[in-house]
Amino acid sequence: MSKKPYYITTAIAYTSRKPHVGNTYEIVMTDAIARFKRLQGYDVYFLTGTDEHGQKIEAYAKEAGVSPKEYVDKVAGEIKDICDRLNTTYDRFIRTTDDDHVAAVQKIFKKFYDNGDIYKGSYSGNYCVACESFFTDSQLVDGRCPDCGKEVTVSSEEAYFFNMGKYQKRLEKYIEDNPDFIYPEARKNEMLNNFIRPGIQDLCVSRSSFKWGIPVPFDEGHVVYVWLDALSNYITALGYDPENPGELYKKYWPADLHIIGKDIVRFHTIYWPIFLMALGEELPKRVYGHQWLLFGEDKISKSKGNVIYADDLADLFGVDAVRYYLLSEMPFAQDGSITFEEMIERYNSDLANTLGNLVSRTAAMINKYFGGVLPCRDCAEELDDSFKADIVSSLEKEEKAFDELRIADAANAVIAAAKRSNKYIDETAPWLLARDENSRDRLSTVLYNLAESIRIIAVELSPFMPETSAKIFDILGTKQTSYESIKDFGGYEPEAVCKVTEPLFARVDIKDVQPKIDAINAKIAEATAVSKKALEIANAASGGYEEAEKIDIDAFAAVDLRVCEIRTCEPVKRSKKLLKLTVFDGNGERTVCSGIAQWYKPEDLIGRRVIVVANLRPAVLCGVESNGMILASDAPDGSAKVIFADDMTVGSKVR
Ligand code: ME8
Repeated sequence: MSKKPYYITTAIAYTSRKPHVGNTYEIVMTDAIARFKRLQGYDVYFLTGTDEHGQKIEAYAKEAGVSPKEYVDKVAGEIKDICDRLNTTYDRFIRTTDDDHVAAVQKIFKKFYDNGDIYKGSYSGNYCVACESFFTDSQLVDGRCPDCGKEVTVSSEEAYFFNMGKYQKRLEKYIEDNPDFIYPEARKNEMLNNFIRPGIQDLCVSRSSFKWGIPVPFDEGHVVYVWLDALSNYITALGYDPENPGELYKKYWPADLHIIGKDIVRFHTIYWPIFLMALGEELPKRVYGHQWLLFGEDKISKSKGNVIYADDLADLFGVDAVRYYLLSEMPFAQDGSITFEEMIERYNSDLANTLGNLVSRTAAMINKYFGGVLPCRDCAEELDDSFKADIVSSLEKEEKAFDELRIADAANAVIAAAKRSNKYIDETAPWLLARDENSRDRLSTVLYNLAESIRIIAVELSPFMPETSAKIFDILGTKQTSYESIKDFGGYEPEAVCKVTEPLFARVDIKDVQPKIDAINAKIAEATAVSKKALEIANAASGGYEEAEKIDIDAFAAVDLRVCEIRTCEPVKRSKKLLKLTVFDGNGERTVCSGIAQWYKPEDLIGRRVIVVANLRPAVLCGVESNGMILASDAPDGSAKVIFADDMTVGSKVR
C-alpha cells in the first residue's frame, strides 16, 4: 500500500540577519512533527527556507556595502547551517531568489492580472519599512505601525492592487465550515472578528519605490509585494505552475500543516487563502500560529541585547539537548521562556538523571549479571502489568499530543515513561534479586522489561532527540525501531546484545559552564549597542544611581499600587529565583510571582503585608501566571529587600 502524503511547512525566515533561538524553535518543532509523521508511516514532505526580497533587505545590504544578492547569500547560508546543525530533515530549503520560484511567482501574478483579480491604481498612505506594509490612519496605533510599533512614513506610489473583497464571503464560510483550519481556536476568532468580518481591504501587491524583488513581468519598474512572493513559496517549492501544476504539487498539495508564529497568522489565514482561491487551488488544511519563545521575561530582540543563537547553545549542551529543551519548555497556550539556568536544571533533571541514568544503570546491570544477553523474559510478577501498561500507554499520550500540536506534552509523556521505568527499578530492586541464585529468571525478566521500556522510549524520543535515540538503539543492540514495534510490549529481541555505556548526558554544573555562558553573553553584549558592562560601568560611575527619565504625575497615577496580604507562598518548581505567592488585595486573591527566593523563605512572608503593582499585564513565569509585582528595593550587597507594609490596611491604595 502506498504511503499517505503529508505536507508540512515552516514560515520562511527573513534573510535580514542570522536567526535567533526563537526563530529556530519553529523549525525544530516542525522537524519533530515531520519526524513523528514519518515514524507513523506517512510520506512526508517538509519544506523550509528563506524570504529574501524587500526594501528592508535592500537597506541592510546597502548598510553592509554589498549587493542585496551577496547579502542574502550570506544570511541564507547561516540560516541553512543552523537548520543543518540542529539536525532538521527538510526535503527542500527554498530560497525566494531561486530561479524556479521567481518564474512561478511571475506566472501567478500574471494569472491574477489576466483574471481581473489585480488592477492598477495608486497608493498613498502610511508605510512601515520594517513590515513592508501600508496602513490607513485608523490602523495606526499612536501614529505608529500597528504590527511592530516602529515609525511610519507617508508615501505615495503607483501600484497594483488585489481585489480582496471579492473573496471575503467565501473565506468567511471556509473558516466557519473548517473549524480546524485556524489553530488554536482563539486565533480563529481573532481573525474573523477583527479582520475578516469588518471587511477586507484591497491589498497593495506591488512596489516601485525600490528594486530588490521579483519584477512584475508585464510592468517594468514594479516588483511583487514580498508577502505575495513569500507566501507563494508553499506551492512553488512543489513545482507549481498555474498552467501545469506538476507531479510533486499534485501529490502533496493541499498542505496538511503550515507552522508559523502568532505574529503572521493574518497573512496566512486571510491573504494566502484568498490568493489560492483566485488561483482555483485548494486551501491548506491547517495553519498553526504558535506562541513565542522569550528570553527570561523579555521578547528576544537585538535592541534588548538578549539575542541567543541555537548554535551557541548547541556548543554548550549538544544538539539533542537544545532540541529537547526548546520542544519541552514551550507551553502550548502561552509564550515560553528560555534562561541558561532553567536549561541547566532541565538538562540535569530530565536528561542526565532521568533518561541517561535509566539507560546506563540498566545496561550496566544487564552486562554485570548476564554478560549483555538476557536468558529469560517470562518470569512475570503482578507489578509488571501496571508497569507495562504505563509504558505502552505513553505512546497513545504522545500521539494525542502530537495530533493536538501540544509538542511539550508529547515530550513530557516520553520523559514520564522514563521516570516510570526508574520507579520500576526501585520497585523490583534488581541488585537484591542478584544476590539470590534462585531469582535468576526473575532478575532477567525485570531487566528484559527495562530494556524493552527503554527501546520503546527511544522510538518515542526519536522525533525530539534523533541522535540520542540512535545511540540507545545501538546500546541495546536492537533493530526493532519501528512505530509498529512499540504498540505492544515485548518487541526487544531476546538474542540482542546490550553494551555497557558511558552516561548519555554528563551532569552539568553551572560553575563549569559559567565561563562559556559568560563568553556567549559577552558576544551578545558586543553585538548590541547597550552592553551589560557599559551599564555596570555607568552604574559604578554614578554610585549605582542613575537618574531616571522624568515622568509626569499622570504616568505615576496610572500605576495601581495596593497593600496586599500574603496568604500562601511556595517556591516555583522550575526556578531557583522565583516564589509563587497568593495575595489578598482587599477584593480577592491573586497569584503573583516574585524573584526573591534567594533571600526569603515562604515562612518569612506568609501573613505579611506588602505593596503590589496591581494593574500589571499578566506574565507567565516558568509556567506560572503572575498577576502583579511585589515592590522591593535593591540592597548594597546585591540582594532585594521587600518593602513591608504590615501596619497598613489591606486593599488600600498607595499614592
Ligand atoms: O515572519 N519565538 O520571517 P521571520 C518563536 N519572512 N517564533 C518566533 C520568534 C520567537 N521569539 N520570533 C520570530 C517572517 N518567530 C516572514 C515569514 S512566511 C511566508 C514569511 C517566528 O524571520 C515568526 O513568527 O521574521 C515566523 O513564523 C518565523 O519565526 C520567521 O520569522
